[in-house]
Amino acid sequence: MERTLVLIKPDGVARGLSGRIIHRFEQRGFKILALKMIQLTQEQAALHYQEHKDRPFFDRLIHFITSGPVIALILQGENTIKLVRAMMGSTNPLDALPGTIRGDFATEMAYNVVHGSDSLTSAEREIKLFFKDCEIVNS
Ligand code: IDP
Ligand code: MG
Repeated sequence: MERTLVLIKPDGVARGLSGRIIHRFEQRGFKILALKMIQLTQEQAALHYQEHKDRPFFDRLIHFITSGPVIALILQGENTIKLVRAMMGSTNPLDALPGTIRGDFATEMAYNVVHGSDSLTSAEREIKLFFKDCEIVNS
């Protein structure tokens, strides 16, 4: 079993898409181990996106991800990391297929509605950043 961190980004929350997005993950069969709404600080956001710190879009990304509340979830299941990424669709909504979250709900790279961890290592790192052990139900 794998665990992954999903964020419904500020655009997804503000547009009222949270329920529909969570519904898709439940429907697929993942178990929700933790869930909360939070507004990230600049520091938390910079840690979360540390791999992108030298990229030209970094400042705008941090500004956006801290601009309103996000919903953070830990999902667990078989091959969860890959399956969640597939359900999210490509990073650039122009390439995201219809039927994926980004393909159905997004048009711009900077406002692409969801985040999902991209590897086991990032999943464990990101889960620690967002949740204390006591906030995660026993799997
Ligand atoms: P991912 O969210 O699909 O894992 P990453 O490459 O990790 O994509 O990038 C993190 C986030 O940064 C993306 O979801 C997107 O919102 C934003 N981003 C990535 N590349 C660009 C870009 O070239 N321009 C603007 N925003 C970008
Ligand atoms: Mg990423």
